[in-house]
Amino acid sequence: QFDVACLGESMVTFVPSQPGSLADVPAFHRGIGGAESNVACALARSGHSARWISRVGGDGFGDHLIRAVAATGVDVTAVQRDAARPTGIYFKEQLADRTAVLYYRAGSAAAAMSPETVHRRDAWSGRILHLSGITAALSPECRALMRSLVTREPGRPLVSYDVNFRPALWGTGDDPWLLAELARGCDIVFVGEDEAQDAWGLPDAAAIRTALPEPAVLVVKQGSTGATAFTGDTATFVPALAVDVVEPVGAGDAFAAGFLSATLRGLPLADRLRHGHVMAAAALTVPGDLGTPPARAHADALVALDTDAWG
Ligand code: KDG
Repeated sequence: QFDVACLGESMVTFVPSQPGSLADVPAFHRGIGGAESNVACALARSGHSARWISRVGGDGFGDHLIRAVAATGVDVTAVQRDAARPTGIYFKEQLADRTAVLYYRAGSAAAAMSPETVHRRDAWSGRILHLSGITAALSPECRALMRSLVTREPGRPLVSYDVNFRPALWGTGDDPWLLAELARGCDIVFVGEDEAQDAWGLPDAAAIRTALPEPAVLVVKQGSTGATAFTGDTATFVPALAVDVVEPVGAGDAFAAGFLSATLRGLPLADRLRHGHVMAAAALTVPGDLGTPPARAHADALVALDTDAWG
């Protein structure tokens, strides 16, 4: 049994060689991205057994993704190939005030994941199954898959779910409350205060908990301020570490990985949040999606520091 099985689409990522409009960027650095494989890679690099479940094209990008994820120590034996569809790709664009993301993933191999193509034994092969709301936005088949995975059936592992509202993937007829509906069937839920505002019009952490009382653990990420974990009626807040942000994409995934790692180790809630912040800091300070997480002993030492940084 794996510690964590992470299911979702990954893409080859193109990081621009210079800031500014894509119209002027002469070259790109190839990387890999994908919220769920980012979580798997961060977990594997911090000493956990992690599996990535997905579907990629028969193309060279699919080869590259599988190799690059496997190189971090993640099990890729449950990744399927689809010769009839391409592997998704995406470009980052470093604008003056934010990083924009442009997807080329419609009709990708991963969009063909469904309750029929993804084997239940693979999805349930970890102590934790980690999912994200991105999958629900990829295709009707993927949406059906998400619904089939969050039902409460006996033998199901703990289900972790990052809401990951990506407005670019939601059509005008789609209702983002589906993301909340899915969250209600999960055990550990991560959501950003900003995305809860964008997707559901909920103003703050307390309102999010009121709307989502079901998950045993609900973690509301509050950007550079910190994060609040709700268990029952108890709220635990831990401030974020102050770092010089290079590029934020992937930081939420790193946070989830740190939190899940500490959960697997049975650490107290405040320490789970601190491990989330430590891992997020590693991702925030590099231009790609994946930072290099500190070694476990080092992360433990940072978490144990008696410092004002931890509030
Ligand atoms: O969380 C980071 C992800 O957003 C990025 O890796 C790309 O998976 C991705 C997506 O769908 O946005």
